[in-house]
Amino acid sequence: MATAKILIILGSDSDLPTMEDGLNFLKTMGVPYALDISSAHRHPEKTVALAQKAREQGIEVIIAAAGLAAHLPGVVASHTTLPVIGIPLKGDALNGLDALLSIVQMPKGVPVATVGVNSSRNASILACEILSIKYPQIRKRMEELKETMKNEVEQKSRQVAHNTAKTGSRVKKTGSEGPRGRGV
Ligand code: C2R
Repeated sequence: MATAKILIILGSDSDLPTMEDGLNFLKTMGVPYALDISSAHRHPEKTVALAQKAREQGIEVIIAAAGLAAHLPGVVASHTTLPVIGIPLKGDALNGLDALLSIVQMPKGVPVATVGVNSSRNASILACEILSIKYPQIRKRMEELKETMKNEVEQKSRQVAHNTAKTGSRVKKTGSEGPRGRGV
């Protein structure tokens, strides 16, 4: 797979550090992507052009990330029939709730598949899962990822069981009180 299948659009270069996790995931998976900065607010013409030309350039999924009043993903989605994944990014004043609501709460007809605040890795995983419908090699890598996560949980489970056997249970029950210390 030589050409980019995922287009990632960021509202600002100041969003780059938060995106690193997701970008690293795509590199590890060997899935090529294109990355650009645009803004529905500051450069609406470029944003519309990116969305409109994406399909003819071979893009199959778009990831759009923005903080604050994050209209970028919605505007991109309104100019393409490709699936758009939105990443709300944390700003100073409202901790990302502003971006989350701006991206997730789209009007009927223009969906943006919204991941959690700052969840660039999950956006990349979702993009790969969409591509895995068509590309068997990506499907294989996604199946390996699931297997790795399963093995990690198993390993942690065994470690906890081992530690508990050595030190005894750490969860103390206090009479009729539940785990949060309230009567049940
Ligand atoms: P600056 O650091 O450039 O001032 O940007 C960006 O994604 C960034 O998180 C601050 C924040 O503004 C966001 N931004 C948007 C849009 N354009 C930029 N939400 C947009 O068009 O939605």
